[in-house]
Amino acid sequence: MPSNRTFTMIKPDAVGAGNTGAITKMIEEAGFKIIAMKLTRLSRERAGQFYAVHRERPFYGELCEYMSSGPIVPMILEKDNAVEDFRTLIGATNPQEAAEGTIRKLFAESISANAIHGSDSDENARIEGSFFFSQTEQY
Ligand code: IDP
Ligand code: MG
Repeated sequence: MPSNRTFTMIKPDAVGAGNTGAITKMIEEAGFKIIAMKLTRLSRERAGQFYAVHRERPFYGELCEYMSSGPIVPMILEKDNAVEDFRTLIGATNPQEAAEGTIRKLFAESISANAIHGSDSDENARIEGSFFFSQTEQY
């Protein structure tokens, strides 16, 4: 059964460009309820931990530098079929390939600075949510 929660974070390019409000509005209008949310910043080391699954990829160093370059807005979201529906809302990793009307199509600068993260499975949504928020089951 699909879980009804996912994890997202608005990335430094989108926060820096002043798009936090516009993106959050799109998320809520798409039917997601915000369960937890904060403005914070990752150190280079914490960014490396968050993206450890990608440590062998050629873009890992660039990704960690970028993700620690400015404030981010992590959130836990609730909706039926949350993980899959949220991936649809954000669009493809590369904004040039993202569908019209998706968050990445509208706000991403590049394949690296692509505005927003969305968990790719129920298990990762739980792990990633716990990376930023404690005792999430109480929310
Ligand atoms: P996703 O965010 O759409 O799930 P992943 O493949 O999990 O995409 O990659 C994680 C993040 O790493 C992407 O969101 C993007 O910021 C960055 N990234 C992915 N592929 C590339 C690339 O080819 N060059 C630079 N950065 C990349
Ligand atoms: Mg991913």
